[in-house]
Amino acid sequence: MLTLIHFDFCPFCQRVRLALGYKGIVFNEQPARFYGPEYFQSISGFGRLPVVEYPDGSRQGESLEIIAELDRRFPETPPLCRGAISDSEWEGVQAWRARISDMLFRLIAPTLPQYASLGPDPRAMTYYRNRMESWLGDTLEGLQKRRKEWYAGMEVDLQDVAARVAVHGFYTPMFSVADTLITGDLTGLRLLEDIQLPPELTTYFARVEAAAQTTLLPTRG
Ligand SMILES: N[C@@H](CCC(=O)N[C@@H](CS)C(=O)NCC(=O)O)C(=O)O
Repeated sequence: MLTLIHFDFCPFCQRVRLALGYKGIVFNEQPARFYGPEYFQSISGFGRLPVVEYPDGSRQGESLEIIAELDRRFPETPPLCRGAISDSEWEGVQAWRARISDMLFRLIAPTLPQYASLGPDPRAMTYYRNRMESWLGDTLEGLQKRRKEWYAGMEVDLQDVAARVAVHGFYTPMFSVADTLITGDLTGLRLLEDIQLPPELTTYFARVEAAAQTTLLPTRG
């Protein structure tokens, strides 16, 4: 059986969880902790997650490459790349994602400790804080305080996607790799305090999760 080595809070890992769920591929989960590069190497052979181990024992990293490979290895399952989205639509999604990238990570970094593998684990939080604060140039608390500013910087792009999924149901009329990327990457925004996402997006996230038979939000105790 295929094994997914992943973090519960990680947008890139969530993309792959959605892809596997939508394709109906049964898989083992190997949840990981955010303990740093040596630990990541020791559990997966890679410096970043997600990593998938295929039934033949080979391993692969990089979420979007994994999703393309799932199409190749499981041709009997519904496609996520070729056949589900055109090249120009996919380029459009990637350009959209590149536009929002800076604001997106500033917004979601303070929310991800709401996941069970991160916030309650002091060792994971120490690595996470250092990693995020050196990358994003502010403390998690500072980022959290300025969330309305970051959100304003990406609101138009969010509204564009909200309008599009309201028309098509998914990013295109059928579920595709675009929906795994958009939903995985934006899920942290669903955890923001005092920020109301466009209602079409909230409905869309529920539609994507239902199609993939999974939920991405943290489980609350
Ligand atoms: N481009 C990679 C990015 C994966 C990635 O950055 N994963 C993060 C977790 S969200 C990670 O493993 N980070 C390790 C680190 O920052 O040390 C993909 O799409 O899979």
